[in-house]
Formats: sequence, structure tokens, C-alpha cells
Amino acid sequence: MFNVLEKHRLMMGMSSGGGSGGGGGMGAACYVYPDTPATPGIVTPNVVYDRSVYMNGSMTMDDGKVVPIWGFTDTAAGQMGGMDASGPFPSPAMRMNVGTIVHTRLTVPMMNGIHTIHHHGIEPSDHADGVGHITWDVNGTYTYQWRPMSPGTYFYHCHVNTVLHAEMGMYGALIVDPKEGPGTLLSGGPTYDTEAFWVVDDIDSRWHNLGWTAGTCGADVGLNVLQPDYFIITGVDASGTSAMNLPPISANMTVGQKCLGRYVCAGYHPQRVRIPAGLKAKIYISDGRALPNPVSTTGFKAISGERYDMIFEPTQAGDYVVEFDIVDWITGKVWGTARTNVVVTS
Ligand SMILES: [Cu+2]
Repeated sequence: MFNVLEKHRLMMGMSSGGGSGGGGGMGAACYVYPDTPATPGIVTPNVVYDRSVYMNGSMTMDDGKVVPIWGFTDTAAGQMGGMDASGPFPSPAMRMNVGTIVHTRLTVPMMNGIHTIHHHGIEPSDHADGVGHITWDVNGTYTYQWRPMSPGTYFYHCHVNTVLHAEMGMYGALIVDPKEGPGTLLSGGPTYDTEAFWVVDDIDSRWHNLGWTAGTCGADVGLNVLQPDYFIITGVDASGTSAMNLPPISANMTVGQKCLGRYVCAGYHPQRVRIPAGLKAKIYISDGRALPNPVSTTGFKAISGERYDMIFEPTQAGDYVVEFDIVDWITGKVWGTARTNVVVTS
């Protein structure tokens, strides 16, 4: 794990990778971050989300294995941040109506390295985008100012050493409602009665013992090889039955109601979604943009960061199991399947 000496080296702009005598990069900074500036053009927000970072979280899988997890805490709710702090997984959700002026205040404790918050799909101005290196990384406090303009399902995540930090669990839901608020998917309709939240992720537990700078100094730490051994939905091991009958991952509804499935592909391998025909699923929004014409579906393939908002209007009672195959991006092999269900009563 990251230690004080490494931190000092990083702050001094010295190489910390590969021990002594490694080839190349002698004296070159392998990870330098500028001071975070003041937020330009800052105005009074409608809503503020206070976030810090935890790096001592964990998730216990169905087989008893404990996998280290990092994420964001909601400090306004009293959740602490820090190297020794734990917190919720996934990170606390953000939810607001379109047009809301939002401030995300990220505070990274000194010894927690550096992190950012990228509001995926929102497309704010550069200085609010949270993409490390391209804008700036945060060690201290920075306020992201942004304003969502399209309803739908999004997510936020850390964008520092992204391949690792997102895998470690540094993400949370970001839901944008139309001006009517929750219960309406798009302004003017359609409406829905219940919601299911499916953040589907593949976990390679070997990666979860790496330090936060792993790979950033050029060392090969294996981040090009993802061999997932756990398959989760919204922070629950979903290889077996743990994610069944577990709202708000699964959903309960009656015939005549409408259920909204909010799906985020949060893994790295492509995912093949399989939806029972009896759910009569229709996709209304893809990646935060309303489709000109809703599309009926019994399944589709998604890749990292994609989101789909779909409404189910089943006409018959039943226990409908929805499955997500994790498909190797090169070989097409199925690494595993995550499952949950929508229970429809008459
Ligand atoms: Cu991070």
C-alpha cells in the first residue's frame, strides 16, 4: 500500500516506481499534481453534495472472501474519510431534477493520495469534469460546479489512475429526474411506479490489493489483465441468489404497474443483458439521451460506462430473472453471470 515515503517522493516530484536502479525516468516525476485552483465562475448552488474518500472499505462475497473496496463518503451525513475509514459501496447516490445547479465538494484527506469526481455523461465544462491530468487532481478540497440538462441514469466515479480506482469501487449512482421529479422518466412521460437499480460490475480480486499509484510509474502491475472472479450488482454478490428479492436491486410490482430498470455497465468486460420477454421491456433512454422512438428489447450488449433506462410493463404475474453475462472482450468467453429478478404479482 501507499506509504508516507512514497507520498513524500510524489510531492517532491521524484520517481517512486520500480525500486532503485530501474531503467528510464531517472528523476522524472511519475505522478505530479498541481494545486487545485478556485472554481471559476462559481455561483450559489441549488444543491450541494459533500464527498470525501475512504480507502479501508471491504465487501464480503458469498463464499466468505473479503475484498478491499475504496469509495466516496457523504461527509454531510457524518461519514468519515481517510486511509483508515470505511464507507458505503457503491458510494452515496446523487439525485436531482434537470436544471439544478449542483456543487460537488470533494475533500481528499492529505494522506489519501489524490482523487477526482467525474460526473460521467453530464458533460460539464472542463474545469468541472474531474478527468485527472486533463484538468486537475484533488488533494485538499475542490468544488465541481455543474448542471444536468438531460434526465436519465448516470454515475460518478474517480478519474485518477482510473482503471484501478474505478475497479476498486470508487463510483456511485447519479440520477437525473425531469422537472416532474421521481416517478416520471422524461418530461411529459412515461411514468413509472417502481425502480430497480442495476450497477453491474466484474471484480478481479487480485487487483484489490494494489496501492493507489500502482502502474502510474510505468511498472507492469497487471492492470492489462482482468480475470474477474466475482460478479456483482449494486454492491451485492450476484453470482448466486443474494441479489434476488432484494429491493432496490430487484423490484416488486403488480400487473398493470410500470417498473423502471436503471442499468449501468460498471465493469470492464462487455456485458450481455438478458431480459425475459414476459417483462415487455422497452428502452427509453440510452446514455442519458432520450431515444427518438423507444425500443422493445429482450437483451442487448453493453460496454463500460454505458447506461440504459428501460420500462417493464408485464401483463402476467411471475418471477422474472434478469441476467447479465460478463463476456471476455477478446475471446467471447463468459466469465460469469450476475442475476437479479423482477417479481410481478397479479
Ligand atoms: Cu481515486
